[in-house]
Amino acid sequence: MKEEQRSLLLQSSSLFSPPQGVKLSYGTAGFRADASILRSTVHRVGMLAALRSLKTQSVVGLMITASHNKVTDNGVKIVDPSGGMLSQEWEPFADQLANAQTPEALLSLITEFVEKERIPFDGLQSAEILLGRDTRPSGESLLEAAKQGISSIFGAIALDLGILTTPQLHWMVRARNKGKPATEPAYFEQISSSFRCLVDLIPNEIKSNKKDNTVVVDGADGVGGEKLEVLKNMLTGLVIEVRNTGKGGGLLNDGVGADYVQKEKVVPRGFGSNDVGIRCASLDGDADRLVYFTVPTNSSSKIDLVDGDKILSLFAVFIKEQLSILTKDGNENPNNNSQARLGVVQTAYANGASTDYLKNLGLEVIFTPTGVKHLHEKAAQFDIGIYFEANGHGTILFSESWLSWLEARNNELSLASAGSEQQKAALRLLSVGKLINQAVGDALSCLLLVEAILQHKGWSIQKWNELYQDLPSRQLKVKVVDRTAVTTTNAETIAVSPPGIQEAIDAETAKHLKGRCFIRPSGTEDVIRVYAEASTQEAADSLADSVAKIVDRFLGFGSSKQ
Ligand code: 16G
Ligand code: MG
Repeated sequence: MKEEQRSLLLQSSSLFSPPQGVKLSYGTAGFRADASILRSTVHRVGMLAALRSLKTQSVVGLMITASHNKVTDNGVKIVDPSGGMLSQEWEPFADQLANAQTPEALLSLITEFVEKERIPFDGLQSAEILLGRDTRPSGESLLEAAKQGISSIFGAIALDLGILTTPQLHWMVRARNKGKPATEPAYFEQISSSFRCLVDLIPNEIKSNKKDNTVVVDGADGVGGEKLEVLKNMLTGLVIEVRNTGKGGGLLNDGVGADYVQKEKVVPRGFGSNDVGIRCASLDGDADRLVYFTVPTNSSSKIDLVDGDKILSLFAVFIKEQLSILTKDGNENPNNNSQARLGVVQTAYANGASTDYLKNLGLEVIFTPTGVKHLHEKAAQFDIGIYFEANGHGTILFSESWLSWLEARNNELSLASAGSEQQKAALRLLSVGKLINQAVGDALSCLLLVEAILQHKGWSIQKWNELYQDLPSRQLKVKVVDRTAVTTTNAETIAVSPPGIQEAIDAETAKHLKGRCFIRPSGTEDVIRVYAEASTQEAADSLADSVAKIVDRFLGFGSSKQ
């Protein structure tokens, strides 16, 4: 490393002191903490992003957001050149960087890493980082810290894209590396025009009796609401009313948003008895999660939740139906050459009823540990892979090779049988591939796909919710002395340590009809999470409660269950 580069790194990092007595971890999805302690972390992640760009010789992204956390928190994560999450191989280095105590320690870590990874670091190569942030007030000063970190690496430049949803930044990084326009207008244009195509392809008999074209969306008082206000004006055939846009003085994620709605199962702020029966949806603070809900009666604040598992099921039904139209020849026989390998990916939090439903549809269902990076990786192994977490984060991935096949097939069909059912199915699948964000789960594009499918099928939200009935479930969290004492295997369904705990959980689970229960250390909070499912709500509650007590007995302080 050149001397000028060494002194620039030392000088820049001496302006940012790391927090004392706090160990930061890149965690499930980037660093997250109270915004007041994050300036040095974000500055260092700026350096890390520049190194990642040098290493891959591609554009990378840096997003400043703490998603559904409270407004005083913030966070930072890197978007890899593919548009996905930072390669997991770099996470330990991210942790070391964030926790280095002095500029000298930081410099020696960088020097070592640059050598080990053979990163071109001679000032001759250029690096480019796209920056985005959500609407948090702390975002602006943290963004400045990121810029300073980036500019402490010779050849690295930052391009500030302003306030964006997390999925918009992922989309733009992916587009940029494919040589496509990577601007917000290009993003809006792609998703609104593919939505229009899907609506135009709705069968006439259904189109003629359409009635239910309004959806009311809770924007969590964050960036998603703001962006949806723009997007909604570009759509035809759908009316979107946005509440909690962040403009009315409401506090981000405070009694609003997808995380609140999914966990508490009550109406968010701004919704109530006037909304009984209406189709409602909720985004989270950075618009990468989406859930739907209805208010069933005006006498209570309870909602009927339509969660990520139901969104997954709706998508799976539609894709499967279109594939089967596409692959039938004139004699209604399946044409095996064009069979796509369609699979779905869930986590252990997926309601057991959803998994049974998907398996009954004849689909291959795979389980991974919690966190988008795990699900995304598995879904990418299919021709068409659909993944969702129950909390509303998910998308559909189409492989490049299958999409090329589909385009060629569509061209053939448009010559041989333009306007046929088969060709319409090909066009619908192509439109889904453009509408749905291929980089990461995206609440805005998923919202439009849900709306297009409901219109296509002529379904109300109630009809959609009846695809299957959720098994009663309960989630609890338990504070323990050291949550890392719990390790798990088999997609987090079995606790390997501490010894004996799994046997105790099994014995408790066996007492309940349709009982299922697992524990795992949270990746975002200092707690152990307990999930229980059973045939009745009382049974699910009692199973969760007993297992929380087991966790407390093995690992806790005595009686600290929340
Ligand atoms: C993060 C993850 C989400 C996961 C959640 C689990 C991303 C983009 N987000 O929000 O997928 O469900 O963490 O939190 O990966 P937990 O570990 O605290 O249960
Ligand atoms: Mg989020």
